[in-house]
Amino acid sequence: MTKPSAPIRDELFAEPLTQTGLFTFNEAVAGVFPDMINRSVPGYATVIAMTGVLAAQHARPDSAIYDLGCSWGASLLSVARKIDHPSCQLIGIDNSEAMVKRARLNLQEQLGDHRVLLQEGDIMDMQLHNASVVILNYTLQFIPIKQRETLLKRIRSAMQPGDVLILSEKLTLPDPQLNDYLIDLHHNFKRQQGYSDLEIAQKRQALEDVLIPETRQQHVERLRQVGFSRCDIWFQCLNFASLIAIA
Ligand code: GEK
Repeated sequence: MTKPSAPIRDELFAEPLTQTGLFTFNEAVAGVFPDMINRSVPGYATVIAMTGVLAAQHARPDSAIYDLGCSWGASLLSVARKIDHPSCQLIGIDNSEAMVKRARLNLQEQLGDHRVLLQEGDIMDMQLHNASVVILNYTLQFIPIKQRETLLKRIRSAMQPGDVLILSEKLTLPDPQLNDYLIDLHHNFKRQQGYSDLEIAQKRQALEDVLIPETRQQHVERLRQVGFSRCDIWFQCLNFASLIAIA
């Protein structure tokens, strides 16, 4: 049997598709996901590694650490390896059955019996309690813009002052020319990672109405509005950034 973490190359958009269709996190995407995200998101490995470091600094004993839209559980793995409070509960939530299945196999293989709770469900519906750390790595961008404030309010109200949200997102820039320039640089990055022009174009079309990026300013203003006292970007590579927000 193929190991869950064996790197399977993403070739989902390599052949001309008659109908691109909307991008969904189905079985095919889940199967190639680690390769896809590593070759598509500049800075991904750094953000995941630092997620563990930041989480370990802010984790409170007896609290919960949530990874919302956990996919294969890469952030949870990073946290589990850095954290030294055995009383913290690590919880991963994803609404893709295929992803939760992969996360379960991946975490079992990498962590053995370490207790991580995985839940299949929509992060808009799940209850959050006593969260010292909430991780939203590249997930908020898939939530309809109108629902983002509600979700962030719920996250904030599950936290105490000093707790932390790590929010990683693709950004858009207010200056249209600079925005186009960074999009070109991102496409160059993908070419360097071995994606063809056809793959880049077809993936872009499939994500068009599914992944909706916002500006740094929009994120910062909304995070302040929902009650985070301080927030800003701690890492950025091209048009992909990670923000830290302190409750
Ligand atoms: C990583 N954080 O490896 N409820 C629950 N899950 C959702 C929802 C929702 N409403 N919408 C999307 N997802 C991961 C990568 S991928 C980012 C996150 C990407 C899930 C979806 O099923 C997928 O697994 C994840 O959010 C987004 O750091 O593919 O660019």
